[in-house]
Amino acid sequence: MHTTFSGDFLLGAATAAHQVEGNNTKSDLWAMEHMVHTSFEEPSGIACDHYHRYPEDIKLMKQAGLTCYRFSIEWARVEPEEGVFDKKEISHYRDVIRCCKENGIEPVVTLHHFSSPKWLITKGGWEADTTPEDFAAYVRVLMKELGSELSWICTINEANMGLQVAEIAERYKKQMMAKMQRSGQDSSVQMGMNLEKMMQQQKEAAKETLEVFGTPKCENFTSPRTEHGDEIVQRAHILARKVIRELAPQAKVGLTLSLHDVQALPGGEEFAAGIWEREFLRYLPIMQEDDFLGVQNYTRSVYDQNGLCTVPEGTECTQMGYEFYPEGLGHVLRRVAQDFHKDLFVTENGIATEDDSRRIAYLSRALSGVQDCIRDGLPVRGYTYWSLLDNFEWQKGYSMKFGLIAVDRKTMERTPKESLSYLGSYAGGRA
Ligand code: GCO
Repeated sequence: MHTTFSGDFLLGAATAAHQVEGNNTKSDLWAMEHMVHTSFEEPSGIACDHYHRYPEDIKLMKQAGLTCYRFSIEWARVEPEEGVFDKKEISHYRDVIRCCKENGIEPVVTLHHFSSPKWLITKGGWEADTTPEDFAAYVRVLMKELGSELSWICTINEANMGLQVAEIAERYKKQMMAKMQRSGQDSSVQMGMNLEKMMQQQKEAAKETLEVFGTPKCENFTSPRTEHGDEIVQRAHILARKVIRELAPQAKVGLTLSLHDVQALPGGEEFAAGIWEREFLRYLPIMQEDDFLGVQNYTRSVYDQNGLCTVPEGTECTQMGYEFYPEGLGHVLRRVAQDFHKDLFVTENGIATEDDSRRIAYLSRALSGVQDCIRDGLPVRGYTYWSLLDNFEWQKGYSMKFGLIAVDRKTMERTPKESLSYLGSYAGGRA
């Protein structure tokens, strides 16, 4: 049997508004999901109807023994038109916060989790110099209304995601080129034929984007980010933190980062160091005045002299194609603690799998790593598993099963998995 965490350690699960609530119709992602040139497998639709069923979901967490719930407030609901704030939606989130507290569950609130109001994209989205102030204005309204109820606030989920996407896009382009050259095709002719088709599709997509968003490029939060765009994201965090300090001084503030357990094989050290700089080190300056860092880890990434290594044949992988590697979490906590000397909070860690026994095995090893870190003096204050519910995994739709609770896509009926009570058994003070 495993040891439990101390009573003041926050143990729970995480969701994001767009992935679970349903009918986020004023958001950029809703518009993107319904375009002819969409990259989404399916639209989010009603999602898990968490917007209406959150009382039932929070009760299931309580019954399992969880003590915190990380969820996001949807900007597109709160400010559907620029400068127009919907009091009904703010009141909805006040009800969710209160429901958590009535069930002895600490709310950990994220103010931006990938989705944005559609109007923000029309203004240039996460490459526009106006976005940090627009974000701060939204945060100001939220803090005036809800700030006094909160103790833990994540400003922006995975502030480094845009640069990671840009990295992946670059790597994919190189792989495509190398593949064409390796196959001996005359890439210029082959590229010419494909390029024409690709260019045609890109032109049509840009035309549709112009019609839908009023701008030819949809710079949503998970688009490939430029260096300038990354500065905009960082500035948005700084302005939001300033507002929170002013209006909710009791709350602990931080951002969350998507952090791989970056490992180097001989010859891969330079690649690995570059990745770590872009994923983590570059954000240290803006985090100095934060209270905590939200660490989000799922697996490891290994680099050799040629760059990112593919996962060896026969290695156990998750539905997402990640290596099954729960030890990555403990490694990342130790690594960030070398440079970031404030509280740490595991705001996402989990596995997409149909086999709940593998989720339990993953949890066992990941939580053991967290307990070892705490035993060695690292200030880890909480852990929220991704995710509470099987939900909308962005462009992959509903095919990925991250949840501790299954959701019937037709009836919305919840079925807790064994892993939910297994996670709850780690809560402080339980045998
Ligand atoms: C992310 C997001 C979550 C994902 C989760 C599983 O890290 O991409 O925070 O919204 O659904 O990580 O991929």
